[in-house]
Amino acid sequence: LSLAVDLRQALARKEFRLVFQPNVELRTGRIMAVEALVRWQHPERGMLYPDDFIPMAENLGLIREIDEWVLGEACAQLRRWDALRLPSLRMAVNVSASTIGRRAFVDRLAEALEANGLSGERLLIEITESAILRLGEQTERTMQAIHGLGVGVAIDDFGTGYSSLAYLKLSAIAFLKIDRSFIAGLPGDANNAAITQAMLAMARSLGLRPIAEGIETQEQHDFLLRAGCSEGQGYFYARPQPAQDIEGMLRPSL
Ligand code: G
Ligand code: G
Ligand code: MN
Ligand code: NA
Repeated sequence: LSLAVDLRQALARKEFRLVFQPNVELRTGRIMAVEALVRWQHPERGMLYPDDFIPMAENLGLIREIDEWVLGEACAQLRRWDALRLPSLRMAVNVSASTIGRRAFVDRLAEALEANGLSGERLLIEITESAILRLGEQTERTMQAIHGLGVGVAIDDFGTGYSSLAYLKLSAIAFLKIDRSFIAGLPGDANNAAITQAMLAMARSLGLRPIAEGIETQEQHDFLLRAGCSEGQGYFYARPQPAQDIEGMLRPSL
């Protein structure tokens, strides 16, 4: 209960931080994008992870404000990297259903881009299948508006939801992030290998870019590369880390 009280104050007290996890081109290791992940630096309990407070924020009706803070901060970070003339990246931001379901979300998106001099193509919005399910009949209009800004949408944790696949036809949806539960047993687990290959084939035939999540080993990397997956994310390449560590990775070494 007291955590809920603290959560109401956390934004005003500037206790949220962002870390960034690179998303690499498997063939070259080049960083294509980073995913912004929120952390709560709690004054007594220390660093808290999304699983510790995002569900609570959703229940308390606080998630929209947190997501919009993350969006603004992530775009501001991208501008700082641009000002340092680092290689151009895409920024991926996670949003919950109630955030994206609000009409004004697309306005917030446009403002965040405008305020930081970014084109829509620099930004990617990650939503889960269950969030799409909750959008319901609003899905098409919302996706169209996001697409109108040039912003791409990635389906997060793909393969773990219970929604229909019909939404994959929407033109805003550009990426499928294959959930790490399928990657975990590769290459030995025959079922997960078959499921992963099927998801890659589906992505290919729909013109969606697959991104494998949770890659932890060379063997998983090799399997995915052979299976035709072009991008991935996971501890094998890099953990989520503060902005300045990302800068170190982006600077060409001398
Ligand atoms: O940071 P971590 O790797 O533990 O992230 C766990 C999950 O928390 C992610 O899969 C993501 O969906 C969610 N998450 C992380 N940051 C945010 C955020 O800013 N907003 C929302 N809504 N979810 C987030
Ligand atoms: O948005 P999403 O829920 O997919 O966020 C990614 C989550 O997965 C974050 O909590 C991140 O810390 C975690 N993560 C990223 N890479 C790996 C990995 O290689 N292995 C595992 N187990 N978790 C990972
Ligand atoms: Mn994500
Ligand atoms: Na995910």
